[in-house]
Amino acid sequence: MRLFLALEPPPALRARLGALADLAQAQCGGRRVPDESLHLTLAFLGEVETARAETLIEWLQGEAPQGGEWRLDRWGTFRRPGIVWVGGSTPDPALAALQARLWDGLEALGHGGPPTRFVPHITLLRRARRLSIEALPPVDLTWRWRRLTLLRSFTLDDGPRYEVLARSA
Ligand code: 2AM
Repeated sequence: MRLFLALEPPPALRARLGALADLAQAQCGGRRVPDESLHLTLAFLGEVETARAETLIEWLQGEAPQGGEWRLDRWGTFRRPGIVWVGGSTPDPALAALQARLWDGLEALGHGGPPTRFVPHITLLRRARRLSIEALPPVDLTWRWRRLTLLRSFTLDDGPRYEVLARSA
């Protein structure tokens, strides 16, 4: 199964991000990520066997992140897959530390290693037709995060769907 570790926005922030996704779609076209799927990926694990997934679930349930605040204040794009996202204009040390700590744990469990570059982002649109984010209004949101979620990704005809497998303390 295809797994990843992420932070899930609380409901009020999810709704705000959904409204931004609507604005972005009106401007850029493409496929809007449904509100319930909005997330920040911290570690993408790819295909994981069932037995290893069970170990991951137990490990995650023993984790208790301290939490932090992430300031979301910029639009961004990943050109080739046509992704439009929101994220932070400056690197966030707490998120970077969380990501590094997670990968230490994941590597100890035998799961590869971190990507060479970690660009924290929340994908709002996929397959955008125009990456004209300069026309979008400014963003300034704060995300108070703490719990981590292990998610399973399925690919359906109209895009990915996610199932929650476990959460940290
Ligand atoms: P995206 O939002 O930029 O598309 C589930 O697929 C999550 O893992 C998504 O958030 C996706 O990022 C991310 N993801 C998918 N494939 C990935 C890969 N090969 N490397 C890193 N992250 C990936």
